[in-house]
Amino acid sequence: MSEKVYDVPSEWAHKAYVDDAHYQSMYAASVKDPDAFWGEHGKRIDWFTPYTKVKNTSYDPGHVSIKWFEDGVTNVAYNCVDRHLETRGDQVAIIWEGDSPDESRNITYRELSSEVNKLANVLRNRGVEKGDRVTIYLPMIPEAAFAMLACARLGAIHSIVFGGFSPDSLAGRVADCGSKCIITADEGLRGGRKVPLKANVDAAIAQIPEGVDHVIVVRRTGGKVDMTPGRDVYYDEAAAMVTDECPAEHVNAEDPLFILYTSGSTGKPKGVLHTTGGYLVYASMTHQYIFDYHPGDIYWCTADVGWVTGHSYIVYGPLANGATTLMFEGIPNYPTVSRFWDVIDKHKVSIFYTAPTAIRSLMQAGEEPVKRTSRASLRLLGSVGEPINPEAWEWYYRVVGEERCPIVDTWWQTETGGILITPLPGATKLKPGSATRPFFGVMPEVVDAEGKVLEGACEGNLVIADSWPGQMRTVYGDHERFEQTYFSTYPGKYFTGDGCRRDADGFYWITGRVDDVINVSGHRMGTAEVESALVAHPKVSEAAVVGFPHDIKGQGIYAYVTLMDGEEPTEELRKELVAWVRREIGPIASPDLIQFAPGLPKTRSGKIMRRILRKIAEDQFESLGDTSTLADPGVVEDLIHNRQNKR
Ligand code: 6R9
Repeated sequence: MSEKVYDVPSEWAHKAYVDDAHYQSMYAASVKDPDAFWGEHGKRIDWFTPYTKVKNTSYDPGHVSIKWFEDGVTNVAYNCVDRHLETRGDQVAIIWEGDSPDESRNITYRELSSEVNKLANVLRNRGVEKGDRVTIYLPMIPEAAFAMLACARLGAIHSIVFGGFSPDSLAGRVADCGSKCIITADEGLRGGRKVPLKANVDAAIAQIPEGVDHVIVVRRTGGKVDMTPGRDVYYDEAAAMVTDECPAEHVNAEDPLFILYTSGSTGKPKGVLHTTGGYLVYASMTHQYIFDYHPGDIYWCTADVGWVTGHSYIVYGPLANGATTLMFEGIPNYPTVSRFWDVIDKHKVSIFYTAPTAIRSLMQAGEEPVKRTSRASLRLLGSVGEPINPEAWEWYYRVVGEERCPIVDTWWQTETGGILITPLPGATKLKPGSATRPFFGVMPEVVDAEGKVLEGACEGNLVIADSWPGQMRTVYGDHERFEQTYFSTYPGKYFTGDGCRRDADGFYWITGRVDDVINVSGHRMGTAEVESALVAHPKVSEAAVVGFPHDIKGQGIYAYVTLMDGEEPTEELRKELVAWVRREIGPIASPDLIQFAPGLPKTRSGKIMRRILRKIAEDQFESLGDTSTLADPGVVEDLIHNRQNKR
């Protein structure tokens, strides 16, 4: 593990919202008296009826119940749009950058208001009311944000399904929440390739016995699609029939805002339910403090709105704060591997938030494609989605940020609604690979397998001892599963499913999902640690490590390694890598098997699917489980074909 430390630059300590002393005192206050702390910060959004109660939460087994600001009345769209009109109606709310570098569009808050109101009226005319579920299956076009806010305006509950999901997955998600209305596009466009969204919707609906009542189709490519009369309508045609005034529904703080399906380690995807007041307070506050967002910043989060990061940190957090948020339709390597950096220069992006997988893949292309761009506008970088290996962190810091931009490594989950563990750029020294310290109001604990709370420097499982406003409230339609999944392993605590180490400074290092922790000769080891070591080798671009049954050690280490472009997968290199890891971590970490893999199986959000790698490493080719979320199924066949020491 790298223990390099970067101190907070003094200009950051002065200019950011909080310096270290301020963090310490605010944090102490937030955990000592959550009612007082959140009672104050809850005022950062506008309420039609102010709350008189703040926190009312219980993690008691069998009675888990989470309520924040429960008697307050507000509206998320009002907070993200209407309340900005007077002061910043002509400010750009959304910069849209298309798949092709020739296409972009600026949308002011006033224009956003008009678009959201129109779409809300289109929905309302189709009978959508408070509490109804609406499925959104759109590419990264501004209409995705309009649709989210239009639902919020009506008090309807949106469920976004990532545009890369298959008709099967879409059907399951539509049926589970009983959506009667789907908003989609004719086709999506990514990396120059078309995605048949409307055709997928048709195929999905064909699998749902009760069907759906309405499909609203945004024209993106103009490609020809089948339209079912009476059910399907083009958005532009429907919008031409309505006004751009639609009253914002009065919504209780605990009324649902959205459902977002997420895969667990078992069973079908869970509908994670988030509600209104606490979620928005938490998303907006974390966005402001963690990204040190100030008026005038151009903020870009590269996630897709189909994932929670897109919900909280492309749309709701930034817009609640009146920010300018960039929405990108494309991919990092189209038309060239300089695309991210070109977009940063084109729109003068000052805050940039992306995922380690993107960083590693761009790192593979070398420094030149970065260095040929300016990036002078950048002042802060962020990372999210998986542990960032120190090697990628250093590259991001040195090459992309030119050692001038702090990196906020933000740990959180779909379930948490917003970031829980992260540096604050004016307050927290940085250690590459560590998500550092808890945000205000967050009470992390490290527990051992029996649930004993560990003190000081330690390693174990990460739990959160008490609620924060952005926490999920339930699994849609299955509260028992909610309790079972998150509150039964360590009764009375929220179990994150992640393993974690806390160092002597009280900094947290997320080691990965605990089902990814392997036990080699009685030594527990984070697969992330071995991966990090492998990736630190100059010839290695990406690595994934899993356990496999080993006669003597219990579990052995199986490493899948993707090499840098142009490197040859030789026996010699295999030995070199084993020796390298032994040297980096110690003999117990030496990989038993290394398989060179041209690609790793990933979800469409870029997460490596270790479950599949584990099965391949265990020779269980027949029981790979659900592979429907794979971005590229071909990768798996190749891995099986080239499985090391195939029996
Ligand atoms: C926001 C998001 C959640 C899981 C989480 C953890 C991993 C996310 C991380 C991180 C280490 C970080 N994770 N951020 N691990 N450092 N900064 O990604 O939500 O898709 O639900 O995934 O991702 O394992 O438990 P989600």
